[in-house]
Amino acid sequence: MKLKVITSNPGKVAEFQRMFGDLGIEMEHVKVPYDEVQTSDLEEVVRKGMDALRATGLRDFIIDDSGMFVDALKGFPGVYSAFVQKTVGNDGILTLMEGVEDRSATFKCCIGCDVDGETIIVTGECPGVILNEARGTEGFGYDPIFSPDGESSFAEIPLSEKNEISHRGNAVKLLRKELEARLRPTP
Ligand code: ITT
Repeated sequence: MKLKVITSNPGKVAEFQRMFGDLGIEMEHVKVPYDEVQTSDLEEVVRKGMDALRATGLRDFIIDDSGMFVDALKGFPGVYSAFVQKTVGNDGILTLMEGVEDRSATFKCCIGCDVDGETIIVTGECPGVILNEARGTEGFGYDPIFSPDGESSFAEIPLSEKNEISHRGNAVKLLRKELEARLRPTP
């Protein structure tokens, strides 16, 4: 099976390929721009995105909408995570969090998968904290300032370790179950 990963972010494709390679599913990076609706709900963004892509005739694809939700900022940047990352970046979040005691945050990832016109939607989460400074060079996006355990940032641990506990890793575990059931030959 081959699935097109519709994203502008090569970091996501690498994570998906690593997490699905053993199932014999090949991931192909495809960049197709589509409008992400403005809503506070990741799943709604994904559902609407899938509808828009299917309307162009596309089949057998994955889209993923993720965000980092910081408790002390009432869930910001959340669904605005991509915009915030592109504009003020990690330094902007660190500035907003200066002197803030409650540093808890949650990464969320909603994956939508089209398999021959059928819809699968799963959501994974990863709780953690916003560090006081950016650390590490692995990964992408908010990885240098997010720590799942309060010690190492996601950018300081190998991708294989991040995948075991990350929001995307947890969403993928759910998606794997769904895809495995479909790949299993019917008796
Ligand atoms: P596409 O929408 O084109 O797939 P994107 O990078 O904009 O790519 P999202 O909207 O899903 O992806 O992500 C929102 C933001 O959250 C974006 O700035 C990402 O860099 C960041 N992000 C998502 N997953 C992340 C992860 O595992 N580690 C660090 N940052 C992440």
